[in-house]
Amino acid sequence: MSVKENFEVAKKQYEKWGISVEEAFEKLKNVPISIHCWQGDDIGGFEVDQQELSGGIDVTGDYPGKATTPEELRSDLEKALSLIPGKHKINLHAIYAETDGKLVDRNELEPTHFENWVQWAKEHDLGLDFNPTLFSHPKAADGLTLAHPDKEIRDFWIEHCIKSRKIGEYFGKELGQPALTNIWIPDGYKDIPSDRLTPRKRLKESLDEIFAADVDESLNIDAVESKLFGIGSEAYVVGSHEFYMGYALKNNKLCLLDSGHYHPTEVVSNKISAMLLFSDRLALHVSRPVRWDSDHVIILDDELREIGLEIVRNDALDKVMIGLDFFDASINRVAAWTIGTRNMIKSLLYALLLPNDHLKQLQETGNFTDRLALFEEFKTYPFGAIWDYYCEQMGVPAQEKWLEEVKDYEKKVLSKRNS
Ligand code: RNT
Ligand code: ZN
Repeated sequence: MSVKENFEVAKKQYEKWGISVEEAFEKLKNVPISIHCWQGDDIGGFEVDQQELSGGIDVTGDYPGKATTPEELRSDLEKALSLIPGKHKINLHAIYAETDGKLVDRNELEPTHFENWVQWAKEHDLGLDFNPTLFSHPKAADGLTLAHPDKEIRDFWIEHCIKSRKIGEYFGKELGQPALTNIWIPDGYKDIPSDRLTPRKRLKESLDEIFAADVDESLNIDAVESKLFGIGSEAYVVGSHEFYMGYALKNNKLCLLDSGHYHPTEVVSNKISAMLLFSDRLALHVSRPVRWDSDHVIILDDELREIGLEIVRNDALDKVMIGLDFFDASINRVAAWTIGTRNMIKSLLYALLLPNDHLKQLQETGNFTDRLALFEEFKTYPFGAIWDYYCEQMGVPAQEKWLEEVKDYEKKVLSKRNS
């Protein structure tokens, strides 16, 4: 049976429940996923004086063929994008600037350093998002940046963040859709602090300065990302969840929730509905923590499905800006992007194909037996046949056929690199 024939049979199963598969496709097509460029080169970037990765995050593995130039990274992204259904955004970090071999420090970055990215985004009908990079730099060597006791260091990073917001604004203007500029900093202490408040006061003041700079909010949207701990900041992180939640709500900024940044049994899916009662918008870094904030490639596990469900059944597809944040250097990096992004999209499609109103009603009437029974039965509905047809309709390979293309690309392109 062809993909289409399988689809026609599968579709009927969902229609039984009054679910329109075509409507689900229409909705899904319009959901951009912000694909992080840094999976392609292990968060290396292109700085002239490239530093070792710091900030308490880590990438393990040495799978051959990683991108070491902007051209290579863009080519790898193009390959992945050709295997991912839909129109998406690419999420850049400041270290991916192109400075033509010149040393340009982070506080001197300008939109011109991202012209090639913008040109490329235009050619491929992509949006761009941005992040200042407050790690892998001599001025971040103490594990403190915006909360550093030394004003000079703080000022350097404040300047960098302002420049970053301007770059986001430039992306928004050039590409006709706002960029999300997300601030994440590594600041924290390895051991028990004697003063938790002072660094937080300093971070608050630094953020106030950063956001006081004039940037068009219709072109650039600001987000702040919290964290629980990092390598070397196990005992205390200045920008904790409560800190940023408070800051974002009070200052009209977006809270960015990274699914690896909470206690092991605490889940982002359970936060979405609560946060959306107090904030119009929310941003996500969808990641997969394995025992710690390990940033594994996301799989279609319970939590990913639950995130999809919370976005879909709360009518929040245009309120939650979905970004990805994983980096695995032990497998083919183009495959990592493809697997993770396809899974994110699958989780949304899965959620769009559930009888959510009916399930809500069951809960309202206390019918927990039917609620559980249906959740479980839907897990083995012919979802795969619907997904395959969606891929085919969107002009990307169905099922595991994409893997052959990645293997071919590895043979022809990645294996010829020295990295
Ligand atoms: C680190 C944060 C942050 C980074 C990227 C590279 O724990 O999740 O988002 O992963 O900025
Ligand atoms: Zn993150």
